[in-house]
Amino acid sequence: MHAWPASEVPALPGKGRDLRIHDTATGELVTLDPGPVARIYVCGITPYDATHMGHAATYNAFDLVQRVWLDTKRQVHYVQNVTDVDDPLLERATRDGKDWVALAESETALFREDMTALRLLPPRHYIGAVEAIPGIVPLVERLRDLGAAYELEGDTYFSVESDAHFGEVSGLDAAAMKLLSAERGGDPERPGKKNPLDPMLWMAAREGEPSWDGGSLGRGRPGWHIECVAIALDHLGMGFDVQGGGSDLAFPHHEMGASHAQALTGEYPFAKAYVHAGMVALNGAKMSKSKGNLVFVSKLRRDGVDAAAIRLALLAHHYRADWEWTDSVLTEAVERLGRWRAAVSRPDGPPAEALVEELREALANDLDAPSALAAVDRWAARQAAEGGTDEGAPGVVSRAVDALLGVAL
Ligand code: 5CA
Ligand code: ZN
Repeated sequence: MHAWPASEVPALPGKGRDLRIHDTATGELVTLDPGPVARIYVCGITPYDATHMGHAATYNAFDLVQRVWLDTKRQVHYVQNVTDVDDPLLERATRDGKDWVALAESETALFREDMTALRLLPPRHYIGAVEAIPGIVPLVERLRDLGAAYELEGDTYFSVESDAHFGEVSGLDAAAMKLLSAERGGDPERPGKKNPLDPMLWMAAREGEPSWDGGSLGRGRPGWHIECVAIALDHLGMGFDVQGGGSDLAFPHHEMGASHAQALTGEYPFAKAYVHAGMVALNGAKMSKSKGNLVFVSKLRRDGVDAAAIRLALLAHHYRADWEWTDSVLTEAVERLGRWRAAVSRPDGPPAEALVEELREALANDLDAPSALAAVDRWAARQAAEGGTDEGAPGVVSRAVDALLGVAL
């Protein structure tokens, strides 16, 4: 699939800092040490509804990861998927009497527009589940040949016991895993499974549902976790730097993905760090397509809200926090954008070098965007109160805000 156009990332004077970030698997802040090409996989959308603030907040977090890396003069190899065939997508298409392919295509197109407007950097490889199927089938066959997968009434399941490291990503106990598995696409109650947690790798063709040639697995469609594993292994390989998503993906999705890949390759780990963003809520409940309590990026844009203000609204919250979207979050962001734009519209101002370092420091410290915003606020307030004589300082500030925060002033 094609991704979306990249906004330019200005180069800044001096050098960026290495990123320290919270890793779910160890529960600690780790200083990442990527090579000259940092590798990151961020789980993409299931395209059955438009991009909401929760999605945007999560993608914003991983955009910051990349901006910190780019500022250290590294290249970034970023991969993202689109879950363009899965139960919720098929169910929504059936509910609305739409063709599931057309639904996935139109929602993916809208997602691209939202990402472009928000200046979120595009992945180098943007891969749909459907286009990944020819690569998924041999992986499932290999897992079966290794004894890590088994057949149940035509479906193929992964055996979680086949990976000695199973459980290390989320650190949850069996009871918690079982609950989350039932909530998040698993089928722990299905009789005949070796372990209730075992997830599906390949689902045999069902009446009235799309299916593909699965070689020795028979016709069917892929399970959710193996989709991301196949795409990540194909484009990044084992031991990539960051596996990213919202906190609702830590279990089962990222846990199972890590185990699939580790069982397949005999190598460890799948990713060096598992990074998870908090959940954005609306009216007291997690914003979710299934619940329908949503604020859409595209709706705000249509109402004339500047995408830069939407981005500032996201940046005002630490990526790991769970937070609530309210009208005042947006109002404050619009006001902040106005103050910043006024401050950089003059040819000179207070010195900017220290601010650039403050921005670098804040983001390198577990992506502390709220502290970064506070630093720009202080500079803008000084500019408004007393101005300054540093020629070109406002230009330096607007380039730094663009490069590190993705906000065009
Ligand atoms: N296609 C799969 C991943 S392979 C999927 O989870 N799709 S999704 O459309 O449901 O979610 C896309 C991303 O947005 C995931 O990282 C998910 O964790 C994140 N996300 C979903 N809802 C919220 C929310 N309310 N707040 C923050 N992030 C969210
Ligand atoms: Zn995924």
